[in-house]
Amino acid sequence: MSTPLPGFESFGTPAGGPTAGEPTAAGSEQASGEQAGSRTTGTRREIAPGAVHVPGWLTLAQQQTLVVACRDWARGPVPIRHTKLPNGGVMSVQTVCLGWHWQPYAYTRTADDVNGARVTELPSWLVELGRKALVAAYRDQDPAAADTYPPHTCTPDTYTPDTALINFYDDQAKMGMHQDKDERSDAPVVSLSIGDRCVFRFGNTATRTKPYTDIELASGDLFVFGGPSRFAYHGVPKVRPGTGDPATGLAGGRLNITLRMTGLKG
Ligand SMILES: O=C(O)CCC(=O)C(=O)O
Repeated sequence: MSTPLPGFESFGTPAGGPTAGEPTAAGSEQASGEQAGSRTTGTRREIAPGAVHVPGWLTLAQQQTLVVACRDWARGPVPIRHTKLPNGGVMSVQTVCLGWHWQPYAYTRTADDVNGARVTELPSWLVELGRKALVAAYRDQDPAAADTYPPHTCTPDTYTPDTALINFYDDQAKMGMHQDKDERSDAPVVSLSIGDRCVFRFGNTATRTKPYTDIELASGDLFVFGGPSRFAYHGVPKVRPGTGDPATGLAGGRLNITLRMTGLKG
């Protein structure tokens, strides 16, 4: 058996096994940076036009299911890995993909930078979860605007993500400011967080610097960015070690799952 990747140990080992339960209690948000705000489970907050944070959206049982599934996907056929960058660096997060394999800066069906294997299919239940996420972020807030906001591409009913990027953050991992722009679609990105809290920096579409808003993403949180915010720069400057609930099945670290429509065929 190969040596586990650094930081993978806590992701690869169940923390006592799943137990059914209620959504995790949400603590107070400790936003740093441009904007601080209160944190109430299930209460939607628009960070920028089309960018919506819904704290505590996933139930504990849903988080447990996702942790078990992610652990399985991380084993292969394409194992989770630190993505190599064209400049010779490696990303500090570890990533495994479903549907389409992402490497800088393209999507392919096979993981040619890892082992050449075809990636696992995106299960239909994750597509369904993505649709429910858009309903929570957009339709629940303004039913009248449901099918016009975000103003283009798709409604919650027609949202059909065909890839998921699953990132695992150990205590030191971070992600620099970047745009998700390798997709040929401007459909919203749905982001789900499990495990340790992190500082999530959400910026603007013009520059990777200020103005940006720092929010704290906790286990179970949903963040959706679409419409005018779809191509905003964003990143994760800091994970807060030891802040997750082991009842999710994750003993340490942070999982983030983003659902996207690539707009690709084949
Ligand atoms: O971990 C996160 O919350 C953000 C992940 C992200 O920006 C990405 O996968 O492109």
